[in-house]
Amino acid sequence: MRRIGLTQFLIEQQRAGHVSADLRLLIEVVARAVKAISVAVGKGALSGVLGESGGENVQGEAQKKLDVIANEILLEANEWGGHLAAMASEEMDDPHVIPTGYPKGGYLLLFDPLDGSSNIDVNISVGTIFSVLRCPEGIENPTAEDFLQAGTKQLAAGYSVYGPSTSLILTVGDGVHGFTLDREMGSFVLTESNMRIPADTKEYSINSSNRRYWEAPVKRYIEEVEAGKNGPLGKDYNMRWVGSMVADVHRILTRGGIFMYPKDTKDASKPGKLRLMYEANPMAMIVEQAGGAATTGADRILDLTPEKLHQRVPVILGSKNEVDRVTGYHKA
Ligand code: P6P
Repeated sequence: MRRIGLTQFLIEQQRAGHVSADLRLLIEVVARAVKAISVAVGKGALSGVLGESGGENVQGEAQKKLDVIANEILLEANEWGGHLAAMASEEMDDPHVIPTGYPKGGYLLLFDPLDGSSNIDVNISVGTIFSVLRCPEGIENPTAEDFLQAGTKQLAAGYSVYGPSTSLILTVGDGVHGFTLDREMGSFVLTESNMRIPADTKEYSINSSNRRYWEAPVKRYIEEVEAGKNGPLGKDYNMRWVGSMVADVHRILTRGGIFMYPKDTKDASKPGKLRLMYEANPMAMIVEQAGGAATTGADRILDLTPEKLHQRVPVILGSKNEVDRVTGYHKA
């Protein structure tokens, strides 16, 4: 059967009324930027861009050279097209407003340009995560406050994985669809339609070195999981932790699982590690569109009212029955 490309997929989504012409252009432009980032990441040590840039991001984390390069690629690819009013990134303190001289559009684009970049220097998969919101009516020069919209307001969300192959996973609110980069053609090909997360799983994903900092419901769940078939859950589990959210989420989207970066007491100023606006919200939209669930332990992630552009939240997402169990323990 002939596979279709991203362009044909998006035109069909536009015909079905799921995307506007400008949103279609936005996604095509992001996909082109993802291809350029894939090339940069793929060069590895040959390109002299491994290692740290010497700078720090707004989170106070050391920036990798490729963090900065990926961010620049996304900014340059998107600022001239006339589809965006502004962009926000994990790597920038403040939003990037579209420069004068370029037309502005009705969308806001948020991204983590290179998620998992601590894995770059050891050749482990990393990726880009993005989220699309509508710019509030009548706002010419959006500020950070204009980005502070609940995850349910997202019009599209996606991520890429720069792994053995380059995957692009996308939802525009009509299911989750996976594309694979055909490097010879230089284009994304639809390889998984309507991806669904199995409701049950035997695979969990958490950084267990934080065990002493977890709250009781998480400690209870992990102890039960580790007890295996002789414990209350009556089955043995397997554990995976890549250290790149995109890689762990992609595995879960493909074969089920539960991913947890829960609230911990390690740093009182950080209720969780992952960022709401450009990590948790896009991933939560994708997971829910694929039949999974995504909560903080207490609340549905997509319902949260953002307070700060770079705020962090606890994240528990994946196979619905497993996430419901953990959320239930938080309410017990
Ligand atoms: P830890 C990468 O830095 C990241 O933001 C996610 O991609 C990943 O899941 C998590 O942090 C890994 O955190 O504490 O295990 O290094």
